[in-house]
Amino acid sequence: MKKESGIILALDVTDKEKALEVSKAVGDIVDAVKVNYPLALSCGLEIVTELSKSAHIICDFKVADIPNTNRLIVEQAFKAGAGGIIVHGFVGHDSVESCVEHAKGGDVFVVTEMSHPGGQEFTAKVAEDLVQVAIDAKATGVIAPATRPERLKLIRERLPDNMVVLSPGVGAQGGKITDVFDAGADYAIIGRAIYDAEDPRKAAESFVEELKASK
Ligand code: NUP
Repeated sequence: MKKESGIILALDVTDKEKALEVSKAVGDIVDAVKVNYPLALSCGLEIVTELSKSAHIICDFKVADIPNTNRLIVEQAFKAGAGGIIVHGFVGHDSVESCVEHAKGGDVFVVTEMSHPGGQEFTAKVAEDLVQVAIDAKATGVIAPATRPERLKLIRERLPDNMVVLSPGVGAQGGKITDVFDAGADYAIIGRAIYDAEDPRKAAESFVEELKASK
């Protein structure tokens, strides 16, 4: 995955036309487009194939099953054109290892502490163990919360330099893009603050400007 703006678009819309429109509008600004269940369930996996013609796609399927089922899910996502996939770590080493093995060189990102308030109930308590699962399984990187920069920083510190941190929670969930990069994340995942904006391109550009101004 390239790194230019450091922004990944979370394309959580359910209308195909809107998805294509937003992706086109910000395609040259973002480094990747993240497809989650809302879009995949409404449009089918073909949307991954279609979007992948012009963008690097990460499937946020939070894969969380036994190793064999994980394998089947991962194979489908990559076959459709994904370049990366997001999986859960709480299912254990074998399940995450299955994802990495069957991604066949594609990126696998392991969810650690989740960004929403409920993420503190359970995931925060085991975040460091989840980081270790990602390291042991030789995943590409992890997902860590933009909403809690101090936790994001701690997670980053637990990771080797060659692993990347993707951070959701900027904008609608209250996180600040500058905090995310100050805390050591490699990419910020941004959804509603871009696709719900009146002018998604302008919104994406303003995040880029905010980052530039802070340097
Ligand atoms: O901990 C996480 N928090 C989170 O928001 C892990 C995620 N994968 N996400 C996803 O990031 C979430 O499902 C959504 O697709 C995106 C954030 O979107 P928004 O809050 O910027 O609209």
